[in-house]
Amino acid sequence: MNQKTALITGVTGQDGSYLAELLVAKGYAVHGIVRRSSVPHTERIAALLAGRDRPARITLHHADLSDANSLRHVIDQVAPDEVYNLAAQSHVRVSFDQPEYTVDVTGTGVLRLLEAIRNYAAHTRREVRLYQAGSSEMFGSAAPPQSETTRFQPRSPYACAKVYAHYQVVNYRESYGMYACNGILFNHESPRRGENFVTRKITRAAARIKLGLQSRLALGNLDARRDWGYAGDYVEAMWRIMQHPTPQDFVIATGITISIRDFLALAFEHAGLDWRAHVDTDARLYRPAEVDELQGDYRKAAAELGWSPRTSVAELARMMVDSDLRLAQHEAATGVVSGQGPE
Ligand code: NAP
Ligand code: G4F
Repeated sequence: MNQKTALITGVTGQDGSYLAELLVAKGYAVHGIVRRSSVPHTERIAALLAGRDRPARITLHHADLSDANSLRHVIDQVAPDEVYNLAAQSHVRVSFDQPEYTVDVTGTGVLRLLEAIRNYAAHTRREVRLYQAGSSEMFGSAAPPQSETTRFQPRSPYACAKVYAHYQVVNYRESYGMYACNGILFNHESPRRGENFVTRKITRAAARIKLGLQSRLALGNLDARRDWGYAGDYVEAMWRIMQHPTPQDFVIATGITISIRDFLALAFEHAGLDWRAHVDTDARLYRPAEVDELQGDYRKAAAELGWSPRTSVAELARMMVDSDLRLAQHEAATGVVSGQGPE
């Protein structure tokens, strides 16, 4: 049987790490793009890299979405059957502080990748499939529930960049017949979620407060509502989208929406705490414009891909708190605190 080759941009991120594990388990040759940094960001994929007694199960390449030459070079070298573009400046609040950078990486970066794939496919006469990591943030102020036919009303530089990328993917599909598709994913979390996203900030704090390592948690808007799923379930949907006979766009969600306040209650209760005794609201953590309510209608994915979410938000909160309790125990024992940075 012919082994398929996949290239993942953003392989060091939350989704990239779960997707790499999934594709390795499915027998793919998996390659990932990493950008240069002063220390490697490979903690999430450490189990897939070479260890004392085992060879690496994925291959890493230096490239950057802001550098078209590096993308062309990696695609020529890897000769992928499937490219999963998960790389992005993915933090909405940060996109207000760094709008130009965010648009360059999260928006124009997708155009660079599309061009690199188009050129490669033209001179090799091979089909290369592209998955683009679209976002429910693109719906912005559109009333819930949101589906593939809901009009985008973006509310941040990040969301505007994702809308641009979405339409370039549609444009390349229609103009050049490329197999290119958008997954419009609603928020998805896990123990590997970055520590400055709200769910992880909450579960980290609940665990650290429980162990006496911190006493207060500062948050912004507690009224926003999100449709939270588990990243492990969502990478399965990405793969299914790419196996569909025709390239299409799909909403991936749970259909259940709860507020930040509700998530706080789930997480703190699981840690045996009352969140009201520990949380402060801080005006600096509010955004210039907020997305009030996201709730996805994933019926198309259920019908066409046979996909549905397997993990409830309550299970997700428990999984994250349990993992963060183990991390906090390690911190208590060693005195080393991980993941500190601006909010
Ligand atoms: P994440 O944890 O923030 O990971 C982002 C990845 O992109 C990291 O590997 C990061 O590398 C890489 N990256 C950033 N800038 C880059 C650049 N200039 N060139 C190459 N790589 C770069 O994000 P995630 O939660 O896994 O999300 C994956 C994708 O799905 C993103 O595109 C995000 O916008 C989108 N999305 C996420 C969600 C969600 O709820 N998680 C929902 C909808 C859409 P470093 O490790 O070096 O920082
Ligand atoms: O966890 P968040 O930062 O995620 P947000 O903005 O929904 O974006 C995430 O999901 C998108 C999909 O819809 C992805 F495309 C994107 O890449 C990212 O993964 O914030 C969630 C909500 C917001 O309403 C925010 O205002 O939580 C509110 N919030 C309240 N206090 C906070 C905080 N968010 C953060 N990050 N930090 C706070 O202290």
